[in-house]
Amino acid sequence: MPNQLHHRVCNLCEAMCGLEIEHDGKRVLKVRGDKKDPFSQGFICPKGARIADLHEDPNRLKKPLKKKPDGSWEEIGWEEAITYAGEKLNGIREAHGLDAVGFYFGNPTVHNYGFLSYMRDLRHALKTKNVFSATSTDQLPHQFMAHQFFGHSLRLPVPDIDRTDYFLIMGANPSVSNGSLMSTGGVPPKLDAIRERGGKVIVIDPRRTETTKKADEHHFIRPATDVYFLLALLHEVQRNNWVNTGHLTDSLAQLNETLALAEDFSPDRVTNLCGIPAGDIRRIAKEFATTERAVLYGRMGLSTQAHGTLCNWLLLVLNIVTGHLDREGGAMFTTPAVDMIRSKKPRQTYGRWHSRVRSLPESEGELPVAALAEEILTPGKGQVRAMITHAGNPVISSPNGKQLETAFDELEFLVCIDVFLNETTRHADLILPPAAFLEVDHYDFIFNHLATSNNAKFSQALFAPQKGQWYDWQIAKAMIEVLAPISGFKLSQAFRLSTPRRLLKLGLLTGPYGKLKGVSNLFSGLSLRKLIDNPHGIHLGPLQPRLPEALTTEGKKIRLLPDWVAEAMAPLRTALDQAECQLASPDEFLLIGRRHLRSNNSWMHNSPGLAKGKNRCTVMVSEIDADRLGLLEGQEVEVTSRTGTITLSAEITDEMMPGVISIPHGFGHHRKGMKLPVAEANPGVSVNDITDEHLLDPVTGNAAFSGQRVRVSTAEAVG
Ligand SMILES: Nc1nc2c(c(=O)[nH]1)N[C@H]1C(S)=C(S)[C@@H](COP(=O)(O)OP(=O)(O)OC[C@H]3O[C@@H](n4cnc5c(=O)[nH]c(N)nc54)[C@H](O)[C@@H]3O)O[C@H]1N2
Ligand SMILES: Nc1nc2c(c(=O)[nH]1)N[C@H]1C(S)=C(S)[C@@H](COP(=O)(O)OP(=O)(O)OC[C@H]3O[C@@H](n4cnc5c(=O)[nH]c(N)nc54)[C@H](O)[C@@H]3O)O[C@H]1N2
Ligand code: SF4
Ligand SMILES: [Mo]
Repeated sequence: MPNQLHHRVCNLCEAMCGLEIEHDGKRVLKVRGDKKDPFSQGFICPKGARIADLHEDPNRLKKPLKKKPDGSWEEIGWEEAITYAGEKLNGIREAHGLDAVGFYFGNPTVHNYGFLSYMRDLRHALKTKNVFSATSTDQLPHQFMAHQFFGHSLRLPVPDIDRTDYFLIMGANPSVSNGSLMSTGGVPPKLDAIRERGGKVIVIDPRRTETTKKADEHHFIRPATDVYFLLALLHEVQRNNWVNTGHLTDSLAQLNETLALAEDFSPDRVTNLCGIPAGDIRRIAKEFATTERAVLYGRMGLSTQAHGTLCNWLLLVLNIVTGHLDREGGAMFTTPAVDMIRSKKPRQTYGRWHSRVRSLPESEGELPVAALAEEILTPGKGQVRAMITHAGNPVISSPNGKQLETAFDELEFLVCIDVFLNETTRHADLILPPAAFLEVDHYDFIFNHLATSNNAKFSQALFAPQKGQWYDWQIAKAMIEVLAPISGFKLSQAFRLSTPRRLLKLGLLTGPYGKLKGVSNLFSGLSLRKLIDNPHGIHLGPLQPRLPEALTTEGKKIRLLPDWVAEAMAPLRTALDQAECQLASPDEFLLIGRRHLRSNNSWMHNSPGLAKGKNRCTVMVSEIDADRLGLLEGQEVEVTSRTGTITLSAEITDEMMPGVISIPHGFGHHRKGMKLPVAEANPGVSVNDITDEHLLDPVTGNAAFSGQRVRVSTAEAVG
């Protein structure tokens, strides 16, 4: 067969880049960025370029695997596998109640069009309070604030990166991550463009990251002290009368009370705490507040820390009070072609129940994953005795993963829907491996809500799956059918007839650009047919102001001062009058994380093209600290916390703020029974063996990875 071109969207991260795949009908020959994709315009990263490695990985699972009593695996048929799962799970539910079965879903779930189509039904069919996900090791504080301020956890404003003139970035490294809660391909050239049009890029981060290479300024900040910096910005805005609420004025409540809260937090009083000179704080405040098109953007470094929700609250408050929310060049809301924000009424989605052992709050039907291990290990009514996981690796991705590993071994039954045998799925009694990657259709239901311009694109499968293999959505539907009767969830005829394509079709038709939206759209509106005819994707225009119409809060108001703020801020005032954050001993450090361009959380480490090169699982230490401790480049060091010790080699660098060390997550592929030879060759260690499940953002229960105190010693000294 002559070579052909296939166009699709990459769903490996949030950037949604267009791929152009040259193939011969059987094998992929070349993967390039799709220059005709109106959204990504030819950009691609090393992961997208290696998507065929995933498709061709000899270790990919294709048939259900059942664990035998001796621990070995046996391939079984799909129907048999679902019956087995149903019998086991329902037996436990009947004996111990619905909450005895827990559910965890991972990051790729949210990128999975098929599974997402049935997520709601699956949750109804399970009807368990014990739902967990990667959200609470990631963006939960962002979602919580989006819900509080705008009425829905998906109503997240994204930086209008293409039109801003002042981009203030905190705790994000988009040159590597390719943007998060900001879907946009190719961040580095966009940062160049800001500077070329006379704008400014400022990065606030305890590490001089790859993103700082494209910035005008970088400022080290002591981990988890951003809240002081943000309060000082607000202090300056208030003191200098830079408040400008523009078209939002009538929608805002409690403005003055909110501004008053920053009164005590002058730049001079916070400088010792956060490590940024007071003069720089004043200048940044002025530049940010007085530049017409400016935006404050924060990500992982702001959400996975002890003040995660306070930081996200302040981030939104600052954008709002300076007139940078819902304005061109500021933080804006996307108008996706399939709108997942269906409810137009205020709804309660927080604190409706609490975890059994530690009483951590529910958000959007989920409990913080930091509570999962104890919910399995602590006996009593409501104990989690069985789990379903989908597209996740919580043993590696959750705080105190070691404890979770022990917990998973205690489960009476574990079923994992995943394409690989990984550090989590190896504990399963049953693995259900779906068709994936180039074998599936794709439409991005979630990340089109977070894109820096409005677009729609549908990707059809390139290759057929192995004969008889099921898709994620078929597995979800079959599980729903077996689980629904016990929870009393009635399945409609529409459910039985539905497929992801049919649901997408309906979503597009009834969406903001759909044919059902008014007579004028009847012939021109967006439809699945139209998307299929335009495989590079369709541009639907730049971001537009959407407030106050898009608010679904009580009275369509943004209540700037939520009830929990006073309590959360109380400890900050006490800290103000102390000098600076003191480390307890010369070997104590504050820990932060790290991502690499050729990594993707805990997986894709089995792609030879991505895994090659020097060891990335190192602990970065500043030159000053290395000198102080007598550490040498490449020397093995032990990093210790309450939950454990890991050993890895030192990488001495001028990138780190003194007193801070950085270790990437996603490694630790040396567990027994793993079947990933490339990853095994360079297994690294899992930083989450030393992260503490008790260190949380108290408002949401989100994991606080950043700023955890750890001790560093040379391996020899201890050994
Ligand atoms: N210390 C520390 N910990 C962290 C982080 C950090 O920065 N520091 N980051 C956190 C963040 S942001 C995240 S999102 C989490 C990620 O945490 P998780 O989502 O728990 O883990 P992943 O490593 O993304 O694992 C994804 C799994 O999905 C499978 N998979 C991929 N595609 C498909 C598919 O189409 N179908 C199915 N069924 N399975 C599929 C892969 O094989 C892999 O096993 O980690 C968190 N953990
Ligand atoms: N190549 C690659 N891309 C990815 C991923 C991947 O694993 N590999 N993962 C994807 C996922 S799931 C996500 S959620 C996104 C995450 O996207 P980002 O949030 O952009 O990525 P991170 O690298 O986690 O960036 C967090 C930054 O915060 C800094 N930081 C740590 N602690 C603090 C602090 O206390 N204060 C401040 N101000 N900064 C701090 C860190 O040094 C780091 O530079 O990336 C996505 N893209
Ligand atoms: S940036 Fe993300 S979406 Fe784009 S090619 Fe890389 S992994 Fe795929
Ligand atoms: Mo994430």
